Amino acid sequence: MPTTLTIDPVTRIEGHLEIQVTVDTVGGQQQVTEARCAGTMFRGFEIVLAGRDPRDAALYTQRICGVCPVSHALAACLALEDAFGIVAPDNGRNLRNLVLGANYIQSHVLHFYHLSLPDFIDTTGLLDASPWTPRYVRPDLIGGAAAATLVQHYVSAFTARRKAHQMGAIFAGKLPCVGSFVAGGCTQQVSAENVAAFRTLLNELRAFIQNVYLPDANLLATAFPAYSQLGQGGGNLLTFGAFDLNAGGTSKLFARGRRVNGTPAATDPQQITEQVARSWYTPASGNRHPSVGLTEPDRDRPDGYSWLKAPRYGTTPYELGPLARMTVNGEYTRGISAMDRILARAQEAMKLANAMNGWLDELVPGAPVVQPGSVPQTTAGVGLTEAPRGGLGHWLSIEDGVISRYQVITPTNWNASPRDDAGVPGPIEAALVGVPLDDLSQPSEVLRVVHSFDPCLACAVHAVRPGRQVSR
Ligand code: NFE
Repeated sequence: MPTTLTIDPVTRIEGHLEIQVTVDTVGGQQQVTEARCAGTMFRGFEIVLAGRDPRDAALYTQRICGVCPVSHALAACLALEDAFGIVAPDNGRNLRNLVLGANYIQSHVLHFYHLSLPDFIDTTGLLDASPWTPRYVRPDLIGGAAAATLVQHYVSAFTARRKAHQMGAIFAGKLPCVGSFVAGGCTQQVSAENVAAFRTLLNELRAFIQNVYLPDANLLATAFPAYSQLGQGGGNLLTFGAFDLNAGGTSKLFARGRRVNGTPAATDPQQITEQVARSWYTPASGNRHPSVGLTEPDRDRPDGYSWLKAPRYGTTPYELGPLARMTVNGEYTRGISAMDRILARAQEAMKLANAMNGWLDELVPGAPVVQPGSVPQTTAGVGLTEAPRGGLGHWLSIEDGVISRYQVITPTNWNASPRDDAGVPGPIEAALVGVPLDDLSQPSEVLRVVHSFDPCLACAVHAVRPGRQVSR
């Protein structure tokens, strides 16, 4: 007899996510046969932005999420630069890359140590107070001295994250939300002193990634070989590309691209649509390219089960994130699975931290940091970049000098999307099917797979109905 198991809310993620799995016995093994992934809050930033001065877009959209505000600021600036016909000078471009890189390191360390690792270690006797209890204690957990060492690293990872924020704030003015990103560049001036201060922190973080994070990620992969097979999902990967290496971004640290069942494919952002057959939006909000996107909530939509729309490339769901970036760029070839997401994220942190050291060398004290621009009366623009969790797009239209339309698609919109118009599940939903469940009262297997995507529902959805479980 199939059983339905609901995890609501899923903890150790950002934002509010409900996972519902149907569990049945297949070939003598109890496993997930179907999954539903529901964003239980409404975001609505598109509605907030309408009618506002376009130059404020970076300030507003950063408030979508405290974990990846830098990416939202950058996507907004890129959209405005596209609309205004300006390009950041080299200093401005490198400063933005360095702040974004600092945010990636902070976010990747957060994901590994504070969100994902507790799924794999037995903290009994080590962390016995809230928020580490109550907890699942499964027979396959890492215990003993190895667990004690990992808990020490869990604690030192807080220091690493503080240093990453501190480092980014040198050029950002402050963090989590950036004060210095504007259309046309970055308002922070370059000096020998601030470059040296950034480099000192970066070197400490490079050592942490090299000596602590990477070995711990490899340890996890060795201890849990099954997770290199579990959570594979649909097999399609997409990245918009990020970290521009020249003016205008024709060269990037991570190039734009796709993998369709392992085969490289060209990428045309015009192929993106958002579908809403199972989302709480009006039918008119569906099947639109985001440049003409519409966000009309409809909580009573029959068959709806999520506040997330279902973004699709063509008609196909795609996984976004560090694994997609690293695989599409030929930097990661081990495979697609829950563990591969964890390993690719750690390897990406190392690659990026090393690249950042080179970008510091390119900064020129006194050289321009911003190209000024002005707001046209009527225009449109798109900003495509990568947040730590994957490709991020901002599309905007300007009429009478103010924002007439704004559409944001975050990586978690893709990864945690519900079924689309054709009934095809989103990437997390697909990755859960076939996952074995030994103990229904402690569904660690489901959490390990969901956490491997590092979902951020704060990025995807945003408001509650007080007193109501909106997801049912
Ligand atoms: Ni709220 Fe975000 C990232 C974006 S995820 S963390 O990374 O955009 O959807």
